[in-house]
Amino acid sequence: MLDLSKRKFKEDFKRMLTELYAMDIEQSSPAEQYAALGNLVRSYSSKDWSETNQRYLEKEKKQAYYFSMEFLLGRMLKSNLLNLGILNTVRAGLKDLGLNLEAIEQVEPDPGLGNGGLGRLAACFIDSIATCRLAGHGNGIRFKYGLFKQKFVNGYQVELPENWLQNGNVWERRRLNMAVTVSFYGHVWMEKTKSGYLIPHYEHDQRVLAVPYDTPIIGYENDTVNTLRLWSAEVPPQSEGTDYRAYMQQRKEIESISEVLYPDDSNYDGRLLRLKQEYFFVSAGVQSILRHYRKMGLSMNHLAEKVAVHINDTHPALCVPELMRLLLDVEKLDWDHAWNITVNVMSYTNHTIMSEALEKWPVDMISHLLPRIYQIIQEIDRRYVLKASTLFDKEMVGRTRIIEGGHVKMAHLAIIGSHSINGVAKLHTAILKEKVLHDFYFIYPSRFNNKTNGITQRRWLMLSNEPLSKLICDKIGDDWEKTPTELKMLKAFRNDAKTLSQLHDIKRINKERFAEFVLQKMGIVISPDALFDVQIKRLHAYKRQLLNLLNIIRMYLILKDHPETDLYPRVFIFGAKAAPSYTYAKEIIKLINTVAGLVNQDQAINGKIKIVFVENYGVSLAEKIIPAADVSEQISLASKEASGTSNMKLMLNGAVTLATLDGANVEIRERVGPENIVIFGLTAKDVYQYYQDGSYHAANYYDNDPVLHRVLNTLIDGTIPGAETEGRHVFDSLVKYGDEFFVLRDFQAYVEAQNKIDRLYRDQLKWQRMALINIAGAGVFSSDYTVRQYATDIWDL
Ligand code: 26Q
Repeated sequence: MLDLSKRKFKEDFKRMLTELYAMDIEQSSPAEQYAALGNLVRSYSSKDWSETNQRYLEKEKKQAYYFSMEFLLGRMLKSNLLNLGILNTVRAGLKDLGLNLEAIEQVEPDPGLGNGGLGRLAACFIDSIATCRLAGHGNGIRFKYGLFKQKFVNGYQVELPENWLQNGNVWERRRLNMAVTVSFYGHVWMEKTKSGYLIPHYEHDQRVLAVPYDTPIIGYENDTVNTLRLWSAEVPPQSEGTDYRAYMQQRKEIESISEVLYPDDSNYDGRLLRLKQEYFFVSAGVQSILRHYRKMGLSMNHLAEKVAVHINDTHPALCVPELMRLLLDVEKLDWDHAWNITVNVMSYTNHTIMSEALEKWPVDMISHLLPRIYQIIQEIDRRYVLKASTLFDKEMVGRTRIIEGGHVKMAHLAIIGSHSINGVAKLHTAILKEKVLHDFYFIYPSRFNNKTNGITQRRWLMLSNEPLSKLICDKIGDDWEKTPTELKMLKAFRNDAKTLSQLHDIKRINKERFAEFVLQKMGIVISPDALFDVQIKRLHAYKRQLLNLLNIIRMYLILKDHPETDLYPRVFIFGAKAAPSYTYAKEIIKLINTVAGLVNQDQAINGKIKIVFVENYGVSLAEKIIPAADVSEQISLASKEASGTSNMKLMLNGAVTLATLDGANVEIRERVGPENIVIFGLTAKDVYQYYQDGSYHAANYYDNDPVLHRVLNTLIDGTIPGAETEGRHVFDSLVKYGDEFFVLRDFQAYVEAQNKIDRLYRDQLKWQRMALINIAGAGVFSSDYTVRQYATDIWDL
């Protein structure tokens, strides 16, 4: 571990400021201080970084590569300081110099290189992989623009570009000498040599230079520094000197590949540029893995003993044909051999059961853009069909083959080309096996396994909730930091009034801090005495922010009718971005904002309900909101949320979960016991039953439940001024068009669950005991354990 005294740090820091800007502290701005500090931290980690790489190479360690379109990292300054073991030294040193670490931290842009859960999971994983001293690295795209910045204009979501690289990025290293070429379009023809090899010849292809930018991923208090390699698309040098206008046109086209992250999640956007992005980072990544492997001087036959490639959802599924291409065309292996190696190298995680999110690409598009890759996919499919036909009936083969109905099904490609297929929570994996991927489970039962998601306790507790971390250490020591299941020791304090009141005080401090932030940023006054009820996640119909909203309207109506009603004061906190093209989700945002406008200013209800919809929800805001949460809303329609991970973050910070039995909520209930979680609503089994008998009639609930009837009417009868257009659409989607996600069906159960929360919260002793049990049970959801299971069961590291 890095041995750094405060004195040494202060000298280093001042020297760095002088070196970079010829300035002393008094002359420097926070931006300069941040740059100096960032450069310093990077230099502190560089020796371990090169030694880690050296060690892996010398010991010929097997290495895993996590291929992901998204890495939603969040700011890195403090997490790097923490992991290097110098957070306190640096903070104290800066203080001596009259500076504040948290103020400097604000300068760092939050790189939004992901949409939500899937991207954040990738970030937690690489942090945990380094912390567990596993040889594993990330591979993705260095998007120039991250997920759009969200602004509300008259309650509507407006998207702005997120230019996170504007002021540079101290953490990355551009490595031009490691660039590779990725080829698109053109024609291939195969030359048959005398010895019988087929050599592909590419003609008129477009070549793109993939330049890697490496970011060190520092393990927590160990000497391991792994690598996140993000690729940027550039024009290859030899293209200069051609016609100027043609060159500029080509340059624009090439650079657009790594220009911007697609803002769709759970609803896929089948555009050519997206396919280009997918192949771009897959090809660059696989090529660079093989180049590194060749350095060890081993034969390709041993590749699977030294390399594991993980496919994070289907976005990098082209890893399968790309590795085949390199083994066949470059390494000259025969098909069976190459295929055997490929399947042993590849593994795949499914993150969704929503059929509209399943990627499939038109054959015309793939064969035009990636002619050689398409040939290989065809051959994989042909051989699959040939073999499967001897074992299964025609329908089965038709349902499972890769190329079907003029499309290439990426999930089928990933499944057929991988030795492991996993879901991200027990329930999700069971649904994959029994429903969504049942055919494949029948064909490859041993490939299927579960890996319940996890979160890094370093970012989501030690960094974001220092007061709680300190309290935990005071009670049970610090073993939990490296062995998070040790949090269970907290249970010994379940009846200790002092501990429970300390928990209360810490929550109170965090709520005050958040209330102050809300006042400053939004001008909304909220009381830290109220119950903070939090739903933070992407906006999607299946996540049912609408259910939450309908209950809020119900409470509002009660208070309007009877202002004296004894409802415990609440602040409903929302954070959510909607995909720009997802009209319905955007309408819900507008509706929530409209209701917020009405409720927040209504003197008649005495401030008993407040609605705070934070703009531009992302990692940095999550770090502020989660420590202040009392209630964690996890109310997706059962069977639809693969896992969820904000549920884990919120529980770890002492929030009580209000949930359906969906995703990892099921396992959270197992951990804390049914008395420490509030569960309501349909189960996954109920939902599938409804699908089977088609017996759900949403309109009946509108007709027969007078409370629901009145609440729904407010959407269209002028009770909520300004809600007319969106209110009508939402009303119709629920009452007229069948309510796809059973919002009306679960309304009453949800209201009862919310009433239960209201009662429970009044007994603070009991409530804090629930909070404590939740914190104590959150340890198993550390991504440290998750990645260890991947390493042992899947990657064989
Ligand atoms: C695909 C094609 C074209 C454009 C975009 C996409 C795309 C992008 C992102 C499709 C899906 C996503 C993201 C999915 C996602 O975040 N899923 C979440 O993954 C989490 C981690 O496993 C789970 O906890 C969540 O339940 C799941 O919704």
